[in-house]
Amino acid sequence: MAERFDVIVIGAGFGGLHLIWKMRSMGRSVVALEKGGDVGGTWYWNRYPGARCDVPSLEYSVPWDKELEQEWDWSERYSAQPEILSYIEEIARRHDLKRDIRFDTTVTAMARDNARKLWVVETEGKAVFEAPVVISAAGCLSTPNLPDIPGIETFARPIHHTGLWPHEPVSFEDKRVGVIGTGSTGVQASTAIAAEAGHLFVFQRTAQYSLPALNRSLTSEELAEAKADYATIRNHQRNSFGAAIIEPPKAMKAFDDNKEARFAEYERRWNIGRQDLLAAYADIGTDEQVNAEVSEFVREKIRGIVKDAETAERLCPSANPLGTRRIIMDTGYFEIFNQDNVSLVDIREDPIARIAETGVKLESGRYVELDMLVVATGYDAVTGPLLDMNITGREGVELAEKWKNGPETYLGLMMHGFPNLFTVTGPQSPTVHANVIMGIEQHVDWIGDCLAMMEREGIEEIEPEHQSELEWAKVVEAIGSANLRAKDTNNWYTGGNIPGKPRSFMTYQGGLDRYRAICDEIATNSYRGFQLSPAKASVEA
Ligand code: NA7
Repeated sequence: MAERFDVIVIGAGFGGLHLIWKMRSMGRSVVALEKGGDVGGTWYWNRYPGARCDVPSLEYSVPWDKELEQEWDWSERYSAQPEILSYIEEIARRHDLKRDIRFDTTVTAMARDNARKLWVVETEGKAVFEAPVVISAAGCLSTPNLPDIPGIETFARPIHHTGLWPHEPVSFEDKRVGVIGTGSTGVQASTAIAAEAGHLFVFQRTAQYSLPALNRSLTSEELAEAKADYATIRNHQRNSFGAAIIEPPKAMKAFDDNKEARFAEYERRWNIGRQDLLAAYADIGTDEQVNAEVSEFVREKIRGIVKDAETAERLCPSANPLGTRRIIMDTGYFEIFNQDNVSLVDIREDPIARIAETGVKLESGRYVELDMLVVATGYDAVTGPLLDMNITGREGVELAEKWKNGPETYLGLMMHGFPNLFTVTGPQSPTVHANVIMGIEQHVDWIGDCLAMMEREGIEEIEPEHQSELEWAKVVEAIGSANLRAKDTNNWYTGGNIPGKPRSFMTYQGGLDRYRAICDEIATNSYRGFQLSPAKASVEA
């Protein structure tokens, strides 16, 4: 016997919690289905040592609970995972959100029942849920990518993917630990593990750009200043490209500035401890020559930190321009390579041949014996969590089939053939290019307004025209192609990190501010590009 609700939400991270609160405030009955054992989403799963947000805490907080804004005291400029998880717990506690969440509940299939105009959601070995509306807040980075390295299943000692980290403490003391992967996660984990391990081996396939986060404790003055005027912070976030407080670029092309002034600007921004360097001049993201100069500036910084010249050179990124991949914010990463207990293993030069019971064998024949392996190989990002749910739309259309060449959506919010299925921070929306909590807010508000309109007008179903998806794809493509990111497709922004995944622009790169204006304009103009059923005119007649 299925349980029936007005709205089913998928996920109980920042997005799911905001949605429960919103749907309740609209008088809707709601249930959230969560794979994990508790609230937190990304911050529930990613408990690896060193896990930390790369957005400043004063900005990475919910804008919809004004009391919590005043009461919560962030301890650090960039909070660590345990503090963020406590914060999420506190949100759930204050609003009694857990009563509407089913934990340990993995969605295995979801299908539209055309006759009853309902989504029927099946869960692993458990209950079936039904609702006219489903809103997915399953996250963008929640399907771990387990690498297909020969022999990995034979490793007979502890092995942990960072996105599936154990809840019990993991000790590295006196152990030979290997970390595979040097994205944000591998960099954070390696930095923390290096402080404890007997010996750490960092297996690096591609050297990455990383900027210093300059993390530190927040002072009581800084907290008081933010709390005194949170409205200004939120206003700035809502009206900016990435919902981030960052210095605007100098108002000129980089090469119109003289060399001394340019390098002074790079240096000043390097020392801010945010992502400001990437925005020193607007053409860093579009002009190869300008980008090459800033990329070299970062490489020089690495050479200045790492004492062994050969190791430094191996750590210097050259495979892609600066900023085409998610920039890493580190807390002393390059410095660990000056420690005697840390070795860099360059698996671009000497690839992994196979993993054996007690270590990693390289193609040269070198064998690195390990007591523990940490797999920091990222995620099947953005589309993975949606495809994992085996979604079948109207008339038996499968999402996997519809997306076989890459995601097709309208505004990254809905798909043709999938009525009343909304995606929060979904593919072809700004997703990870903006502070995700603020991106969630924009989507939750838009979806809330849409559902209110439907109730008001007697509309039962909404879905985009296929033509609207084709036109939105052109917008996403045009903006994506104008950026140097288009030259670097071997990463999770385009699906290039997963063997066999179709490559496409999975994100809208035009900024949250511009995106918000587009979504609002379409809603104001009678939800242009959407089919409403029954048609609005006939309802009014
Ligand atoms: P990323 O950024 O996708 O990084 C994954 C890392 O794992 C990267 O260094 C990869 O090297 C490496 N990798 C992946 N597969 C393999 C195999 N098979 N062998 C060796 N090395 C491999 O994931 P993260 O978890 O670090 O970060 C994801 C986002 O989470 C991050 O951007 C923030 O937004 C938060 P490659 O570069 O592909 O050569």
